[in-house]
Amino acid sequence: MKALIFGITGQDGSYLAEYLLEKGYDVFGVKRRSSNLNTQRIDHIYNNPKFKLLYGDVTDTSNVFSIINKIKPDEIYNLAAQSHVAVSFELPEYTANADGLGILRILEAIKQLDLNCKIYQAGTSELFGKVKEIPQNESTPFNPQSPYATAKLFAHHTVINYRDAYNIFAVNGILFNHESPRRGETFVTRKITKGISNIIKKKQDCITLGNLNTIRDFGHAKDYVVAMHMMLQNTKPKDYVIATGNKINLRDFLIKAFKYVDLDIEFWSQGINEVGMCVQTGKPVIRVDKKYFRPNEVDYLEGDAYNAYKDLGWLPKITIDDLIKEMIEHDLKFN
Ligand code: NAP
Ligand code: G4F
Repeated sequence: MKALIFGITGQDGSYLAEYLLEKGYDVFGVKRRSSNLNTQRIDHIYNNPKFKLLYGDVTDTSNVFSIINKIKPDEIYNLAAQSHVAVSFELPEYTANADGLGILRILEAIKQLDLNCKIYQAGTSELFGKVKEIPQNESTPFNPQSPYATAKLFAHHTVINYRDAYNIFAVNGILFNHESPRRGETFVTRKITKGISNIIKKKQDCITLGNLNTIRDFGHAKDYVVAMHMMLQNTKPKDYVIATGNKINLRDFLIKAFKYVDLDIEFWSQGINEVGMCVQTGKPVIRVDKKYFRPNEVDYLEGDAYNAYKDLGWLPKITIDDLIKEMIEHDLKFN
């Protein structure tokens, strides 16, 4: 079996590649050209004879077409995206091109080449935006709040359209936030675990964040890539919500994370003046800065993945406490 992964250098691409190699797949990963090496997450599998890297970009139609024509994969996983919600407000057009049109190019190639290939599209809980019901499942109406989410909405409906019109086995995974020690350092969980490690090592005094009132449903990326693969082994192509259902607000996440290094946090004041004080040292270790606020915020995400459990047998294995422990231990060791 041949799997082609767009977005191989990212958090999910690296875990998915490992998982598929363990299953005996030949894995082809597409990476963008960069001015410096950015293959840290996949260096450990680079010499595996069943793993190959190709240069590519989902914004380049002829490149997408020629890669798919050359490999003729059995499965494609489209994980390639400008995946940072805040950045999407700065780069709305690029985000629409990569995150929205990227999957259209892949589907068109499959259609024109008439290939028998299953396709996974990396959808997101950001589609629910300002949520219309709690918890969110596959029937919850979408209400996107960012250029990132509107681009992913286009991708979501494009997948359904190609599935219905051309009988292509293409599915959307509607994934809630998933993290790991390989999470990009500007996403909030990794910013926190790396910040804590820096505070312990006296390289940094304080972690500066934006909206602390936000609530997210967190899981571990390792569990979520299993769901991606399961969706392509399903008897029929269907979209699924993937979530743990374990929602937590950012202040409680911070309290848990600092507790792991034996520090207690108390929150003082409100709004832009809010600080997280370390009880043991009496010093502020968390501050708020306007620059990390977004023009629109998604305040509350809580997923219901019952259908993925019922149809696919998918259940997350890694708890939020174990996730935080793994991330902090990693950052303390390698930072
Ligand atoms: P990530 O770490 O940011 O990885 C994104 C990957 O896409 C990177 O390999 C990146 O390459 C690549 N990429 C970006 N633009 C590209 C382009 N134009 N052409 C080809 N490749 C491109 O994101 P992730 O956390 O692994 O997420 C994977 C996918 O799931 C993304 O589509 C994301 O939007 C979606 N998603 C993530 C979550 C989550 O909580 N992690 C939840 C729901 C959905 P570089 O390394 O060169 O930048
Ligand atoms: O870690 P975040 O940037 O993740 P966000 O926006 O939820 O998006 C992630 O999950 C989505 C799935 O729901 C994916 F589709 C997307 O690709 C990405 O992986 O922010 C989480 C929350 C937000 O409410 C944000 O406003 O944390 C809040 N936050 C507060 N201070 C911060 C910060 N976020 C970041 N990145 N940096 C801060 O300083």
